[in-house]
Amino acid sequence: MRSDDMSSTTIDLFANADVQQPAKTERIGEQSFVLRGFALPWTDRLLPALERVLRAAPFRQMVTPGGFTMSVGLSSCGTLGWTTDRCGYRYTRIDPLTGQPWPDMPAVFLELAQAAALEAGFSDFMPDSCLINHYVPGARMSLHQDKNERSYSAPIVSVSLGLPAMFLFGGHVRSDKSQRVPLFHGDIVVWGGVDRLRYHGILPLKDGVHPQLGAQRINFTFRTAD
Ligand code: MD6
Ligand code: FE
Repeated sequence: MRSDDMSSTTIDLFANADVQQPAKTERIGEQSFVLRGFALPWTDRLLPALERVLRAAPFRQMVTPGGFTMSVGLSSCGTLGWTTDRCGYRYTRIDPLTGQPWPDMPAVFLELAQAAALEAGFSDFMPDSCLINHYVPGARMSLHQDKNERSYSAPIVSVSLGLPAMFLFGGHVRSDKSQRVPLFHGDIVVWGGVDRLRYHGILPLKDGVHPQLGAQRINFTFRTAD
């Protein structure tokens, strides 16, 4: 409602119902935030850029050092890409599938990651890596810490697209009790500082069909790896 409407005797309760609401921030830890719907205004630019990245570096299922094939499909863009095989977890400059450098990080990815980091209180975020996770119903990510980066001073920015997922946000010890945080299309999780090494994971994805993305969830995690 505009301020010059205040004298109006009828109030239009639904005036803003179809308008993009400002992102709502939920605090889930001392330096951890969920920015609800923050990525929604960016999806028109994000999805075509994602398609270009995936044409150059398609999703593939990687093997953990323990010999398990991950249920989540992975790709990356940026200078460094996260990979795993029987030899261990690490960042590489070359995509092992194609033998080529990982695709450049699209400008819209970087802009969104920096805007989200700033919104959560982390200025000057300079990610050099964006890991792209692909979930189909049943796929899951077991509890882990993100600790393959050279420094933990930068936050991690995580963008959820497509089907909803239940995010587990634990403590600094694997056995610490986890909070359950539902993540929806367009939500962004940002965490860093004292929370940077907290355990986290994703419960098996439930069946469903997302209106824009179909029967899948895609997650970007932006990191400063080097
Ligand atoms: C996912 N996310 O949301 C998995 N890691 O599909 C992560 O593993 C993750 O969301 C570090 C920081 C944020 C994350
Ligand atoms: Fe992670």
